[in-house]
Amino acid sequence: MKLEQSFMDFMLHHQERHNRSYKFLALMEAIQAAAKYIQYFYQTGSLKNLMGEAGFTNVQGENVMKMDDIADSIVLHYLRRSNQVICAITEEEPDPVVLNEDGGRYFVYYDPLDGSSNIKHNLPVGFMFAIAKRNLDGPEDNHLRKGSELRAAGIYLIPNGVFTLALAETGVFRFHMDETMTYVIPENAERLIMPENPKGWELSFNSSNRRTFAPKVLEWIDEHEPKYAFRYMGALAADFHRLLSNGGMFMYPAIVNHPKPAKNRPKGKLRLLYEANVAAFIAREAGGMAIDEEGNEILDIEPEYVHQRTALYVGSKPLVENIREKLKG
Ligand code: AHM
Ligand code: MG
Repeated sequence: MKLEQSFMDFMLHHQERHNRSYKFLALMEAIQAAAKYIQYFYQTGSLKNLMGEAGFTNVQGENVMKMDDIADSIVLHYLRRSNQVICAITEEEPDPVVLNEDGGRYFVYYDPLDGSSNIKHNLPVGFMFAIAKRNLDGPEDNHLRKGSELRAAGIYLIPNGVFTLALAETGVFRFHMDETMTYVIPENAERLIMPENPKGWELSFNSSNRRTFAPKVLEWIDEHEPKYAFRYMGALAADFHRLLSNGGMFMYPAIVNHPKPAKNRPKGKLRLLYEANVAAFIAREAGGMAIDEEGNEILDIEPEYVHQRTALYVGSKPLVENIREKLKG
């Protein structure tokens, strides 16, 4: 009989090795409990009529799905119970949700169910999160942290049962759900590094938007597209998941040439705090990088407001650097 190392065991050893507090473990346990509940609701949702629209829109004007709403309530419940979180910023709530202002140690940014258009097909979605820590000395006054200050970020791919976790200055690790719904790390699994060999690289973007991109982005695509396989699932969590193992680049460029100008998105579609930063942080810990439309590193962007959007180019460093030259040229 072969038994693998559980996620909690992995984390306990990590915290001990680095002489770190158990508060982070309490937070990770809460996040993982939430992920398992979301997994359960997602797997059984079609049988309970839970995969449709909720009948209202969020602060960003998007139709909320019942599952978005359920997943958000689950995450908030476990974050609150953990007593470790000062406040949470979620895609589904207009303002930061204050949880434990006095005793909390962390800020959590999350998208409870990324890839909403996949829900009604039971296709992969992701619970994406990022964690920053309060100032331990002096008063805490800033919940809008830039990505370079994050301590961890992760993606639970649902219902696939794979969890990717990036820890600051440590690396990226993947855990798989076993028969007992325990996340385990396969024996001898090493930290995940994006492959350097361009042979297996992939490109991922919404190709039907291409005529709306800036001319230089389109030029870059025309030149480079033939070299790589094209993959797009329509959920950053899922598209980025495979890109991390295969290498290449995911992009959601600014929409600047839409035939209906009102539909332009000069800042792209994805949200900085709980989508772009999560992918960028994981990419950095796996040897990759991420930039915006101006070529700035995503992790260096100072957030100005909660649901701020950004264009995103994330993936293997040489490819992202290559498009950066084009964007800056
Ligand atoms: P969501 O958080 O409401 O699901 O929206 C974000 C999603 C990303 O997962 C995905 O990369 C993108 O939107 C897909 O957008 P599009 O349908 O324009 O290709
Ligand atoms: Mg999302």
